[in-house]
Amino acid sequence: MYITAQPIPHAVTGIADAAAAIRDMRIRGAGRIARAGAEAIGSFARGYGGSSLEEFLRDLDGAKAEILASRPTAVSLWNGVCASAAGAYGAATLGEALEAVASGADRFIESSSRAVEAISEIGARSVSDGDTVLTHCNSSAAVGVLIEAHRRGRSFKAYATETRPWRQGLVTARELAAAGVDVTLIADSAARHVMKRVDRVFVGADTVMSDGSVVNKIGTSQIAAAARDFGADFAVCAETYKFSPKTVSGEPVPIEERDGGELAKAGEVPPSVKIYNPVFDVTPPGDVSRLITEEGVMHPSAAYSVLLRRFGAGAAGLGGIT
Ligand code: RI2
Repeated sequence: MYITAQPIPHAVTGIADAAAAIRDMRIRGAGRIARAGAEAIGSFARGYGGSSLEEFLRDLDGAKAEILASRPTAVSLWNGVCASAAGAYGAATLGEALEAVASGADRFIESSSRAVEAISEIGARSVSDGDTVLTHCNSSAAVGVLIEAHRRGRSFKAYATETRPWRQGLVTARELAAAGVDVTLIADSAARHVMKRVDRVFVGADTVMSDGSVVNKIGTSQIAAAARDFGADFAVCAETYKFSPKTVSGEPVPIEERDGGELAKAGEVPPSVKIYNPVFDVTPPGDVSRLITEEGVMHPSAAYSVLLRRFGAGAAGLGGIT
């Protein structure tokens, strides 16, 4: 089984350190940052030194806000942090609140890791002998599908896109090669060129919107369009904690823009050149063949019912994952 839950580096202690590690992408991947956020909130409760419930709830809100400010796009971070903290708000005593948060964080971390493993098993069934597949960026869910398919003896070839500017595709290439998968690294701009040979695309997700749109690493939407044009199946491997309750009430998903220095080093272009560096984009549901979740394979239009079931009628973003 592909090991997915990577604990946050032990050098990271406390809320500020965890927020910095997520912001700087020393911890990256929508699932991993959600587990890192949950672990930080759980540790915050375990190490809390205050003396009153009111003080703890106020400090907890501050801790959540600091973690959530680290990266705006992956709703997994918001769902993980809110699910971890949710039990504090109904507690009668400080002790009850501290225990609720510590256990809530542990539950989220465990259930989110199991979700990635379930997706690996479910998704692996759709890989056939002789397939050529393509993946973009580095998604533990999508990579897990491919590694599990290989472990089950499927014979297939994989393309991994470099994924500028952070080049997460090299992580994917290393992970697939280490597992024994036949993998070829390509430039992002070669994705459409190879798509005529591709049978299936597997990507991850940072956020799934209530209309089935998928927010993922920049470049995903053009790969999905190429897959549509060439008749390749386009599967999004997304745990349900990446489904955004806030989009039910119409809240837009913020697309993170990162420093231009990730695209061009100082001096490579004159100061008059502006640099625009959005690191996510939105793939419309019409370009998504299926969502592969821990609850099974579904059409993107099922996203709304998943959200209502997971978050209830108040799916306007008022509650975390149960
Ligand atoms: P898993 C990553 O974002 C990529 O967009 C990837 O597809 C997505 O998170 C999901 O990753 P970044 O953190 O949760 O590299 O499947 O900016 O690992």
